[in-house]
Amino acid sequence: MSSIKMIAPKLDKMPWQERPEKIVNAPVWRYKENPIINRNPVEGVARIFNSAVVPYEGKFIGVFRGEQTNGVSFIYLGRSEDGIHWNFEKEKIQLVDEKGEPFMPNYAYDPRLVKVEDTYYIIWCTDFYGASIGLAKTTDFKTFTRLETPFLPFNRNAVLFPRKVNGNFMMLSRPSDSGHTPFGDIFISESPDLTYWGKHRHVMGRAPEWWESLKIGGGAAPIETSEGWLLFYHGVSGTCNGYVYSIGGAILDLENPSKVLYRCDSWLLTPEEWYEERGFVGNVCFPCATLHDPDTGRIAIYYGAADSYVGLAFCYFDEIVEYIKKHSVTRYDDECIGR
Ligand code: BMA
Repeated sequence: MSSIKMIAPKLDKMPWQERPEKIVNAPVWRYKENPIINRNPVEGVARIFNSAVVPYEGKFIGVFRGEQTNGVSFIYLGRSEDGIHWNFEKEKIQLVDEKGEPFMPNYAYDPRLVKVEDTYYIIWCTDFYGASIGLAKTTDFKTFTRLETPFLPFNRNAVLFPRKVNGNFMMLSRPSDSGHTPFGDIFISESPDLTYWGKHRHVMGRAPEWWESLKIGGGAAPIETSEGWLLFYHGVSGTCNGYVYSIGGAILDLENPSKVLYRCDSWLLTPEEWYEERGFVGNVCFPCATLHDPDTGRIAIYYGAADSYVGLAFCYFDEIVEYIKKHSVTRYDDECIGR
């Protein structure tokens, strides 16, 4: 038994499949029945991908990126008994402001769903005179109250930490440009109240390693461990045939998460299967959430595949932490506080 501890609520029932006999490279393996969500899952929605789930009332609930048949993405609610088979609501999630008046964006994509204390927060990429970050909260998955837009445009890929650090909410994000952004580093910002954000710090940048040399972005909400915050993120390589999105891993300092303690020099998962290589946008593995259990050390990673499907991959947290540490390369930009 490893001495590394995961600090998270127990999760007795979660999707899991034991490791196949032979795996090469990182100790991460795909669910054999991937993809778990296929095309045309809901009337009017052509594809669901890049989506986030949490345990809820002994079952699972999620916020899903659905690309409608008009090509515009929005976020939809889904429920599942087992975290694998999902039922989606036909209507988009209806967002209201703090007075209960409709406060709908024109589009919404790449949602994350994170529980902090007793509230569930949705964070997504939205329109705010250009792409920026949307933030909403719910406690019952019936009323979704949209809060102040946390960041100025242009920004994408924001993810909240599952607890306050030093009394503040912490959000990773990736400032960007108005297009398909051929650059991008991960930053962190903090807020006492989810309205005012500041103390911005640089967390980590693109690396010389080619798989993540173009841009990187936050992925699943970080998992607290005794070694630091375990972060699954995406790293992008710019090839002559387009971008390739892989899943990377890093460990951030617990009390000062702008400091990267370890950063794996190689990807943990890269497009290899048909549903990752082929789709609306091929060669994309885009992590948005994990389910994890401290007792068994199991982690299930939910990732968007080829902007067309949702895939599941599994690992044991102590093995992945060891792997990241063993293959870690950090540089001054990672290690410093990022002021
Ligand atoms: C990024 C985001 C993701 C998408 C990826 C690949 O810019 O828009 O939603 O998965 O591109 O197309």
